[in-house]
Amino acid sequence: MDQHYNPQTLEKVAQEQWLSSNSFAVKQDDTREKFYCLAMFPYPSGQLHMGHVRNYTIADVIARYQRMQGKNVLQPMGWDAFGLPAENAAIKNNVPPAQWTAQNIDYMRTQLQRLGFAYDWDRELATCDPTYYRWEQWFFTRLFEKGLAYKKKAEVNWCETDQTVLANEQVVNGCCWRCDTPVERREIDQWFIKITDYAEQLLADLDKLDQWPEQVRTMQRNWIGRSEGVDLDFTLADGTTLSVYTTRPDTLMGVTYLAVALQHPLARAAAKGKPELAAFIESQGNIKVAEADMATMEKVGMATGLMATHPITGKELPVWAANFVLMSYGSGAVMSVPGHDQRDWEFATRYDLPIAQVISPANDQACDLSLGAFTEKGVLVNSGEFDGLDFQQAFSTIADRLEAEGKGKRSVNFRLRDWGVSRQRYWGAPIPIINCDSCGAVAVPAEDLPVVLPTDIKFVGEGSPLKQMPEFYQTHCPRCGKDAIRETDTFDTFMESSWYYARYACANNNQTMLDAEADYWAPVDQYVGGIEHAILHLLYSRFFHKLMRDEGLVNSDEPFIRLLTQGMVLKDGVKMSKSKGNTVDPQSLIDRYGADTVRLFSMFAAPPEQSLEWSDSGVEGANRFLKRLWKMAAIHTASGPVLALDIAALNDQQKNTRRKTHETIAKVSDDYGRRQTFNTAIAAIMELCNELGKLDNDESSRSIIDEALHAIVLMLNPIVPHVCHALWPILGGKGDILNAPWPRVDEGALPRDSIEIVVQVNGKVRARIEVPVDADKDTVESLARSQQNVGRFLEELTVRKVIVVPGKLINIVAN
Ligand code: ANZ
Ligand code: ZN
Repeated sequence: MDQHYNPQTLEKVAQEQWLSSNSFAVKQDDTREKFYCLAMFPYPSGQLHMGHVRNYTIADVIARYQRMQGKNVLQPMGWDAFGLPAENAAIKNNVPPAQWTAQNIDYMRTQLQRLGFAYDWDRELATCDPTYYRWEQWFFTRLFEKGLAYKKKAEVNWCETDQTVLANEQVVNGCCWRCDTPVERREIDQWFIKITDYAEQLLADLDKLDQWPEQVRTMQRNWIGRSEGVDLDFTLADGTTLSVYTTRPDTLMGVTYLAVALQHPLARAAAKGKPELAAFIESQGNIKVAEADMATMEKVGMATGLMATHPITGKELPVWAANFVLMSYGSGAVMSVPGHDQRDWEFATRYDLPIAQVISPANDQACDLSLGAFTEKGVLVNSGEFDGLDFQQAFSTIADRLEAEGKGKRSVNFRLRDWGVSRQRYWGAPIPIINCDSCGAVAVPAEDLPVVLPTDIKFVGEGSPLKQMPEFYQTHCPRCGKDAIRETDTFDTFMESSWYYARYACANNNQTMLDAEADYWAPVDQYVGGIEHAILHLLYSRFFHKLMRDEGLVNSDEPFIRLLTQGMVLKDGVKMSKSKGNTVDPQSLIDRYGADTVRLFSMFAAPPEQSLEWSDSGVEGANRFLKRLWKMAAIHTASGPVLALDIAALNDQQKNTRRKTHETIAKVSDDYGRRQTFNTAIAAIMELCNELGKLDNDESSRSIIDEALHAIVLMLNPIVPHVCHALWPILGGKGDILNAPWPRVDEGALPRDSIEIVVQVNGKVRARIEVPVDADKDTVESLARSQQNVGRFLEELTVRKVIVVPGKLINIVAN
């Protein structure tokens, strides 16, 4: 065996073998337990970055580990290939997006292969391929027919100069990124999918996802935003009613004004007779505020001049139009309780509206309404007949009363909005709809799918080239045959990434979207990806899975059983990113140290969920360890064959080392499987290597080293598969290590005759002693007190108490 670790050569040999024998191609096999391991697929931006490397290494380690558990493991890879960067690159470099994307995919595929990831390349897919998006189009037409996809007007950013829709990231300080024209909000027809129909299920099923990080479940819960409240009616002077949604009916007696959204019909109607209100609404209408910024923005409004009657007191209250009320939530109107809602308080303070206290703190919390609203729940005051009730009592009493009088109704609201899937861009899957003057929107019939996106295009001027291609959009109505216009909008790329995990299971089936094999592999047993996808991607995928279930395509409720969200890769404490100019190119590291070093470093430097701080010395350390492992194997095998292990003949040190081997196997198995802390697994293996170094080179030690080295190579195999591929046959391992079973713990090696425990005097460590494992308290105590150093600290003191923690420590309390 070569004394020198030569990663470039041995990695090439391993990778060529894996590729030529298609080592990671898998088939449905009902006799074996399946394991579907998936990492979020990359956008083919050009080359891999360290974040990808980390992401894909984690998933690969899990996949290879599960294979060694004897499971039928699927690990596929593909490309999230539609999206804006390809269009930008096309405009900048004058290459069609399809070509740019294909080149990037080709290069990045070689990079993934150079990292040795165990993918079933037969299932590779790219979402820009018509064989993929045709099924997405087909599925959309199914949703359309079921009424789950619909068209409505929605706002977009519009640049009048360029005559084009802008993505949010193309709006810079309210102006077009190109020509600096102030961006307008325009209402245009767009397609939506009714995710709100599934809000309850999406929320309830989060409880089943007990192998997801709690943080992600919480983020999803908040995004869905279910709340329980009351819809209640205020009567206007003309006898019509204004409905508001409140989650705090207990504050009803503290309402001092009402507020409606600027787009609310009531505000619009009032503006007709009130020019200054019309001007105000007009001036506010073009200011776009993200929902997230609503809480902090300046709250402005204007009185509409209308008055409404309080449903219980009969008092007259002014109705205002206010920018902090969202038209798209509840009924677009609120009952304002400035004493107990901070937004209402800020507004009331600004416009000098009355502020009343109707809730008093339950305990001695501070409550000073001149400083701000008191927003906690408490006991009702200044509320007449409701005084003294707590939140729950007040909620039900007041809700009952309003319901009885026909003035209100309990109701549940969700923050979640329907999913807008139209994009006015070129590089995406065409929405398979034809708009006919007579028939309206008609789905493209299944036999006419896919609607292929033309790839031989030029970007001239602004906007999507599709909108300038009559040969694309001029067509006939599938229903009546008249001339009609094809949709030129394309799907949001979240559409493609919402079901790709299922398509891998039958990526080559051109007859149907998903088949029986999809049912065999789904759901994904382990999903690995970035926390930045905690909300949208994961929510849309969960939604799609339920849609596919209801279409009879899969029979599970959730797509991803276990989720691991890996941390960021940092350099000097900040995120590694192109814009910060602090990236480390994985390719140069691979060229210099080999793939195994890069893999080992990324798994050793931090637990997967935490951020990983880049360190050159860490990379060198990883490389040194692999060199050392190689050398250990070289020295070991140089002395020829090893005798069979004779357990009875082992001395204490040998027994201890052997125990260490099996303790390490137990720990590493737990670290890989349950804890998913690969860094501590690596540390334990390194420790075991150190122990081996202490043994002599006699025959029985050599057989212990042999057993340990086999275990070490097997345990490291998921992380550094190339060097293990090379070492395995050298050590005499049978067959390809890919198919070798995970090492087993020999329970017989674990028991100890004696154990080391710590001796403390008054809580300070004064000695360590070896005691028989079954020693009783008295034996331990007398052994401890006989230690010279212990005796020294007990001199002239009286022992008051002796505490023994079996197997760990003894503490002698004395004074
Ligand atoms: C009176 C009240 C008093 C409220 C109080 C809160 C505290 P969640 O919990 O997120 O569902 N609201 C209702 N519709 C609104 C809209 N279209 N735009 C902005 N705010 C709206 O929020 C429900 C609360 O948000 C409702 O309860 C309402 O204010 C406000 F001490 O009603 B509340
Ligand atoms: Zn028609």
